[in-house]
Amino acid sequence: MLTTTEIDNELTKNRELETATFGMGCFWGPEARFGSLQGVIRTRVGYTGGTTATPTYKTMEDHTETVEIDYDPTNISYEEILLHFWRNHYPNRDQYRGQQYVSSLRYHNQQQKQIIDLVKGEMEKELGEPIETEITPVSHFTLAEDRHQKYYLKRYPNVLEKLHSLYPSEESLIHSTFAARLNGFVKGFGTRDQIVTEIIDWPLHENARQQLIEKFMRLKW
Ligand code: MHO
Repeated sequence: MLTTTEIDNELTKNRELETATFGMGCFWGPEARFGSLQGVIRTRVGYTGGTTATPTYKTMEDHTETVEIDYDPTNISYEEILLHFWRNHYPNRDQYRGQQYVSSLRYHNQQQKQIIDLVKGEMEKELGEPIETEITPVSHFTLAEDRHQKYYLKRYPNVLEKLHSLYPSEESLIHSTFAARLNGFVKGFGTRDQIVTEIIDWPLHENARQQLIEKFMRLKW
């Protein structure tokens, strides 16, 4: 039987992943959007930036809804991620209902900060106005509740049941590249063909690859 280990561990083996952390309004949509991008290996949602120690959806206080992705910089650059980020939401404060939804970038190192400064300048020209995205070093990322993780995929309980043998725990679902792609697919990002083409390139054993493609093609949405 196909197992999570065969897929998701193979996909991360010998790869140096980097992390990007950002907020662009309600975190459900951007998790799906970024989950559909090749080079993005894992996605999760949570809360950052506030002053309270244990934010939850109901007690978010001054924290912001945040998406975090682990990506392979040899497949997708931080610059490309920033282009997807700024081109897919309006980053100025008057559009937001408070700190919960504010446009934010939490950088992990000085290299990311430098790329932010460069791309921000280009994007301001494209937008024709100054960008008010909150730009701060990442401090703590608090993982959001299970029901917010891969929210759109969770709208399909029948599919989740079919995936259960592959992803028996919430943690394994959060770590899964395949589940990130499915979450994007059901929200309208990417096509069946793109996902199959990508799986054909994944460094899986032939047997695991065939099983995964068959499983995917049998899913009813
Ligand atoms: N759909 C909700 C946002 C949920 S999101 C996790 C709303 O627009 O109020 O904040």
